[in-house]
Amino acid sequence: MIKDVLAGDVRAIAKMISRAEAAKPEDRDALAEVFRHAGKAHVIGLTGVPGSGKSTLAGVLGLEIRKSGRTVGIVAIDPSSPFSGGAILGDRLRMTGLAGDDGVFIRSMATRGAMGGLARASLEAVDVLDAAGFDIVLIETVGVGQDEVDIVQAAHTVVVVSAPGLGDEIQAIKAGVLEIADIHVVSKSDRADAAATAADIRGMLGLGPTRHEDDWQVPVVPTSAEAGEGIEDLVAAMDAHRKHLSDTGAIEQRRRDIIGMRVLKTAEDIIRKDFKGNREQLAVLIDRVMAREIPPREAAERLLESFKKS
Ligand SMILES: Nc1nc2c(ncn2[C@@H]2O[C@H](COP(=O)(O)OP(=O)(O)OP(=O)(O)O)[C@@H](O)[C@H]2O)c(=O)[nH]1
Ligand SMILES: [Mg+2]
Repeated sequence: MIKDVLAGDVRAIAKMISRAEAAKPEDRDALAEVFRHAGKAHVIGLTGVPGSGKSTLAGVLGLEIRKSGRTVGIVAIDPSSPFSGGAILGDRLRMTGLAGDDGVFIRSMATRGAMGGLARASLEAVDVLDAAGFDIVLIETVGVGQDEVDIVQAAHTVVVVSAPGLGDEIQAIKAGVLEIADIHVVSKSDRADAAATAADIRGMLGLGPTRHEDDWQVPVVPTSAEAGEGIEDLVAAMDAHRKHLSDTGAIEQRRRDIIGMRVLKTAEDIIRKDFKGNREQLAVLIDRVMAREIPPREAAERLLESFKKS
């Protein structure tokens, strides 16, 4: 199956991603082999509040990337929530006519039920698409929740999508993800209020901290999936960012940060799962903390102690 994945076989890719999701011990070797072959794709994170137009944008971006002869894999982390009434990515893509093209692979992953392991599973899905030879891998996540933000930060290029006319509350949620942007998109630029949103973001860019110690100027790109505008500009900005990372050598630090995050996330995942299997010991420790015989920290240390022995 690994051979088939590396050869870009669509069914093998789909199966391998399912294995990443299931996280069974017997599949670890296969996923390790996949990991060894990954590392060539340009991984791009698309994030933004619910309903900002991420999935629609992913669809038209996919088309634009295909025009340049490159292949694209898309992983959408679907919150499975009725938040925005946004269509699932697959439906959006069917509308763009991407279905049936072997140079595009689309996979939705549900957040529901992916207790703690969401970041691990979705980044392994990215590995699968990367190892399968896709030139660009897009990850769509809602920019709400630590897991989602971690996932999108595991991209080489982070695109934060803002739509015009969203309320103040939503803009506040967004504040947390604004600073991780390498590129800002103002979607739905066919709308009259888009110019004001773009101006707001440009204003904010001058103020807040960014993670760009180097001289990358974060661009603000207006796009309209509806009118087909700005999509070429966005692909150009993504390519320019990629080139900037390579030219300055910043790509190495970013790769290190991403791997560091993945190692820690996976450790958390392992520990959490193991503790779940050790409910009895945990219950006893909770009783002792309840009785204030020991503080929470000591209970945690004992739990880790028995974890190390097991
Ligand atoms: N006017 C206009 N509407 C758009 C555009 N792009 C998306 N929309 C609309 O915005 C709504 C949300 O679009 P989605 O692409 O589903 O947004 P999303 O960010 O993926 O949403 P979630 O995945 O639910 O967070 C839909 O009703 C789209 O039709 C655009 O370029 N112009
Ligand atoms: Mg979506």
